[in-house]
Amino acid sequence: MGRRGEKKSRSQGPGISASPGRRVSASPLVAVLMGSKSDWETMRAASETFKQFGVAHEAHVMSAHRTPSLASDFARNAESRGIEVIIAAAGGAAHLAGVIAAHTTLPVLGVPMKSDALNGLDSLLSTVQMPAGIPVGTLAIGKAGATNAALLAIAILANSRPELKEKLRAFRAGQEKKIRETKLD
Ligand code: RP5
Repeated sequence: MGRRGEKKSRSQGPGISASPGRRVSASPLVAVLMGSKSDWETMRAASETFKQFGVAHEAHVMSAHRTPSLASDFARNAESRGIEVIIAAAGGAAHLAGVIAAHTTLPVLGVPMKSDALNGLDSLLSTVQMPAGIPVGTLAIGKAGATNAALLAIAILANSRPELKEKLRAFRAGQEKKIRETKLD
């Protein structure tokens, strides 16, 4: 058995486990949580990014309000299951990331969902305005936030995984090349 994230880990609750291609680890290193299935359309972007990097992850629906015990139990058990970073997405009175962060010392990245009533401003403020002592690293509203939460999680994992750091550098170089080569009509 190698580093902590590579040990066998049981999946908890309903959800997906995905990591095709050249895997960085066999068992999930990141948990992507969302308050409702309606968030999945947006959070799929995080999952796609992890697949691109071969990072094993899992995704689950749980809510700070509708399933409070599931959320707190998940957060309490995540580290012992080999999870190293948690991404939590929610919309409206978006307390999921804060509640998860209250129950674990793992890094928690929050993604505010675009809401019908206030276009995600409510989600953003609910996620970002944590009182001092319990941090949530909050990303942008919506799909950009979902993608960047995955990239930030990958950067955290890459600190102890040179092969992942290399993939991150290659990704940035590819992105830069594409922009430099952009031709306008
Ligand atoms: C939040 O309420 C969810 O994260 C979602 O963004 C929002 C609406 O949920 P649904 O009513 O679509 O289930 O808890």
